[in-house]
Amino acid sequence: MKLAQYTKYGFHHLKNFFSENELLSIEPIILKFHNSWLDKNQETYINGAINSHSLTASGKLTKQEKGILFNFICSDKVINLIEFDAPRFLNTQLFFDPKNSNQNNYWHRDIQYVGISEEAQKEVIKTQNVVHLRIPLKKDPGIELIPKTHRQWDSVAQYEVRNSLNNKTPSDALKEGQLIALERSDVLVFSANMIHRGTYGNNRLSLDIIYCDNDPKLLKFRDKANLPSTLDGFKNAKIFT
Ligand SMILES: O=C(O)CCC(=O)C(=O)O
Repeated sequence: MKLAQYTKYGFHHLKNFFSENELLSIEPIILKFHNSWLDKNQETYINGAINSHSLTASGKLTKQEKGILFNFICSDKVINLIEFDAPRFLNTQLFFDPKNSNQNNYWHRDIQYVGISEEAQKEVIKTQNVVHLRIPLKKDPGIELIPKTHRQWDSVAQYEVRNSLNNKTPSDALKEGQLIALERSDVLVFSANMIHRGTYGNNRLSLDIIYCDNDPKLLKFRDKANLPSTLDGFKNAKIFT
């Protein structure tokens, strides 16, 4: 299935995509992970964290629970959402509200944090694919994103806001921003490379599954602990190779 929305705009929002049964199959596992993460990471949480990661590497989840997550991650239904060829599974993240309800969100591109020069970032975004599949377990105020910036570099205003220049801050409004509010059962596919920010509220809890091109420059960021110990029995098992 080639959907073409991500390819053109950098994101694709599908309403009523997951059935309640599909969500109920993963939700208890995610809640178990989240509660144990909160127990162990109070200081990080108090200091402003808005997400955890690496659910499939967690020592708190059983092999069977991880198997359920892996089956979800490599299912035809989920993989068919990805518009580029030969996707690989990179990681999972779980997004929640900051403890301090006055904490500001921030426009960014994930690629700004990977340690390559801005000149290289400008080139890389023209072709590279790293996508989040956001799966809200409850109403999520949404991701605000700037369409087409998965392939286009910033305007002057966008650049100044994202980089806190000329008295701008990364939480300032950007007029091109499009807020995609999400309901439980929705899915949002969006490029990690595009300019985006989360919005906080409603005690959100959203699972992001991240997939990328089959490219060693990206896969070097993959922690093998997040992969299944055997590929036997998984559909689309290539995504784990
Ligand atoms: O939901 C959020 O708070 C931020 C999401 C985000 O920036 C991301 O998934 O890369």
